[in-house]
Amino acid sequence: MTEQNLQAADAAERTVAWVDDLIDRFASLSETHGSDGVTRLGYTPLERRAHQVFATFMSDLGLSVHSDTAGNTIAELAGDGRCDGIGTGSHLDSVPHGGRFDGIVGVVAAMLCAQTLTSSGYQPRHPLRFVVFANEEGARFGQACNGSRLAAGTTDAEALGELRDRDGISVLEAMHSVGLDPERLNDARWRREDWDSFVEVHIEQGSVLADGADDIGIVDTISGSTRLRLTVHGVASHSGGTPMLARHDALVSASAIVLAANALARDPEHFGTRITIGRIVASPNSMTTIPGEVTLDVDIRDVDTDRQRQTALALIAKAKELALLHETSLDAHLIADTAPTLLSHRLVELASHETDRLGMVHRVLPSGASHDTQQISHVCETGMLFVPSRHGGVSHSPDEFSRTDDIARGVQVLTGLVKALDLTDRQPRS
Ligand code: HGY
Ligand code: MN
Ligand code: MN
Repeated sequence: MTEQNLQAADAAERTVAWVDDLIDRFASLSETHGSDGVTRLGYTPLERRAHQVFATFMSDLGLSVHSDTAGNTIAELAGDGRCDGIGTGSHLDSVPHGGRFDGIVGVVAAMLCAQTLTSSGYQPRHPLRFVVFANEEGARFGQACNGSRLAAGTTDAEALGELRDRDGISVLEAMHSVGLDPERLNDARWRREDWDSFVEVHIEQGSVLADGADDIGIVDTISGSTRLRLTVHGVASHSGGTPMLARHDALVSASAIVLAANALARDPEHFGTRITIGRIVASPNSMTTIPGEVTLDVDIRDVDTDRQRQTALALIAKAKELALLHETSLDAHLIADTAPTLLSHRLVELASHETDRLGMVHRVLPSGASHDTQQISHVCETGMLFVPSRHGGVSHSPDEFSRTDDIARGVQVLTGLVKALDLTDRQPRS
């Protein structure tokens, strides 16, 4: 084995050791543990402590680190004086009772990429920026990717003031509560001229790679997401005194709507669309009172933008019809809407060359989940690398799992891709 191969093997071994340690460290910062999974919601003290772990690790490598007014944390390895940086990173917040890998793998990959580059004395041409976005999950406030939306300028303080969690706390109030300064959110905006490209490593959150025995996924399209809140208005009344024919039971209407949504996503015309109603709140939620009001949180995903929006409109029309049929009424409110995003073909090609050079098997595939990269696509060229999800591809669950060796391969490809991007000047922007 040549000296160079020995060094590479040694570096890979060190990476594997670091992966488990960092995954464990982040998983320990959680409201829940063990079989209850990881709960580290956006704009909570736990998320800020996780950002601090990242910041300390990166400043120990000698990088300059700062957190912006959106709560994004950025570590920079200086380049040769040019300003257009190459970025990589992901998020550290989770869904309630989520897994140990969603978002975390992309941050760990960025940390170990920085460690590999600095320990080998690599001198970049472009500034290299390692980013942790704040509040990526939509689980708490409904809209996903708050930190990267603020970086991309695709949301603002006014819109964030409208988004509230189940306790009625707005995004801005939550930001204040963790010491952030929402009055200066514009300072978090990224300028196009400051960015060359951005690559995110993430778990697949599906089973395509594992089923195909692929080492790495290279993403070409990220699904869009239209998020609705449907509110069924009925009449709350006594469960014993109210005859069946005199009822306006909001939960009966809501149940018919859930089944209709499922049928809509499965019909040939909408095939490819995914509809999930993951949260239902019936009030007054009491055994002896007919539900007077039910809210349904609906998540509509697709890689085809027209089909995504048509499905949302078709579902609202069907829901209104069913509400009337069961002598109730319905309001529909749009919480958030993101179009599907095509990623840079140049980055797909560079990533494919890198995986071939490393002797790995890759597959180009779409992402069913949404990601910060979608928002950053408004700023510069973007790409995504997937590491395989095991356990049938389950995610947003304590059973989420990716193997250490899979993650280490993701770090290797990311590091090679960042260096390839650093050495190739992108085509003049069309
Ligand atoms: O909702 C999503 O797809 C991502 O996990 N934020
Ligand atoms: Mn994620
Ligand atoms: Mn997620």
